[in-house]
Amino acid sequence: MKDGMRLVVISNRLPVSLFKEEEEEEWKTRQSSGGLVTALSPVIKDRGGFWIGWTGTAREDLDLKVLKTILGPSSKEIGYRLIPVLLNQDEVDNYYHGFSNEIIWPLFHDLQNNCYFYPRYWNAYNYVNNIFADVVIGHSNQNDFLWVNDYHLIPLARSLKEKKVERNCFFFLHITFPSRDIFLKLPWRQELVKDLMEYRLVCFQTWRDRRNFIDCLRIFDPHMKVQGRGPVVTVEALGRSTRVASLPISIDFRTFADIASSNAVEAKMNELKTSMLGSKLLLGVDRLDYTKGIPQKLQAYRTALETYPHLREKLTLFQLLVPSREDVPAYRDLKRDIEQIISQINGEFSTSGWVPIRHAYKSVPREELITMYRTADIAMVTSLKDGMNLVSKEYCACRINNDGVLILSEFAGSASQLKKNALLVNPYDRETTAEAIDRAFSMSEKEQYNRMSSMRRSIRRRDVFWWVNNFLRVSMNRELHDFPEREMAPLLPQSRVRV
Ligand code: GDG
Repeated sequence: MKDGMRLVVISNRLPVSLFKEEEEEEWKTRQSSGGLVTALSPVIKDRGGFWIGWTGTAREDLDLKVLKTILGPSSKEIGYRLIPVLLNQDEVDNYYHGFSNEIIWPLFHDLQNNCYFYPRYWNAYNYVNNIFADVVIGHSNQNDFLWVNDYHLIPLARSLKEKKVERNCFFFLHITFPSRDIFLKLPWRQELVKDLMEYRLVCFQTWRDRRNFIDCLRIFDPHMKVQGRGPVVTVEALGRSTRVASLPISIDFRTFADIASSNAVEAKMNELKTSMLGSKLLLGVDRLDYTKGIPQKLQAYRTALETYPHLREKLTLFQLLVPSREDVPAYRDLKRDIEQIISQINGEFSTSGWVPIRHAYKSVPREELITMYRTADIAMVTSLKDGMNLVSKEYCACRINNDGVLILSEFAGSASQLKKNALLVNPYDRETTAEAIDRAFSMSEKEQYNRMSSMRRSIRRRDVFWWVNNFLRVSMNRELHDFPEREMAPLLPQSRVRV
């Protein structure tokens, strides 16, 4: 290991978010529930690493002194240091709500009609990446391993280069990379692929994403070269050379399985089972996002109730909707649409003792989520497109008795790993998805066992630590144990930090 090498994770958001209770003055912190945090927190904890990211709140609303007093204790609690990036309201609107969530997010999920290609969004995206670069420069040094995450920060390596600062930057894209026909709609398409080529490694979730990226590069440089085979190749294009890989993210399998077998979960599970009054539980857990195919899931369930009447009163759908991007109008509209569909279905099929769909619009503590996974006879993921989808893996990890059925969209990245044993569906195809619901409902214990044990083996073998180890290995020939457990990273002098 190089002397003093530290693991520095950089992502749009810090792994904690700041909030105020209604009518209260005091700021509080909550650990975020996103996929990235779930995956990386156990890894940098206690390894002298730190995390750089935006606080999630506009700087106009934050007193800087107060911020220090909030983040200090949070850092202690989670075991690594949190370095905030401060953004004003205008930057938040144009870089985060704008370029990130109204251009890249929908476009990369093939939903070009949801895009607003405003040039001011592009300018803010670059400007904010420059701010991130300043914070990175202020806190890291040449030896550090900079792990840059996701679509908000594609220009970061270029920003550092323009500031003539050398850093070891490696990039992981958590969402899918679209096919060339879709990608070409982006007005800043060439800039974006060039920026990705500024990293020492660009890593995607699946082979398909990597192939799409290489296909796009070829448009801008027909003479590009790809050397090597397998999960990591070297690409020479646009006057640069970088390694391009695919590596599916995963979960902390053991922790999920351990919590699932705890007495506390067992007790809560019995409570939840009793409340089901003999009906089986079909579970959906999704951020409230238009890529997750929630209306499609509800409609497929409705078709199942119509086509297979024996499911009525015998199979209840519980849909957990985790609040997300509530400031973006498309998300508010989606929430309204979903609630409308739920009340229609409930109006149509409810009986005196049974309501077909129950739902909750909130984030629940992890133990409660795991109780749901353990109780659910079937879990259903119907993403229209998804980089990986950790929920599908978490459900399997929690099935400690190797029972339960996973219905999984063929458009989720996890389908490439679980396709043999999940029931794969095309969420746009309501009838065959309904058929899969019925099949899952009637599946024999033996078939459930065979399928679930096989999926669990595969996820256990390729857990989040496997993912991190492989990312470090392909990036710099390092392993997780090259970053030994140690005290929290010291901060560089405050004067070098932009606030
Ligand atoms: C992006 C990509 C990729 C959900 N509700 C609660 C809760 N969660 C946790 C789940 C899971 C995570 O949130 C959701 O992860 P997903 O992978 O399903 O989805 P995205 O948030 O869209 O994540 C995705 C991921 O990045 C990682 O690379 O897989 O494709 O879109 O871990 O457990 N956690 C708690 N309470 C909840 O109510 N505690």
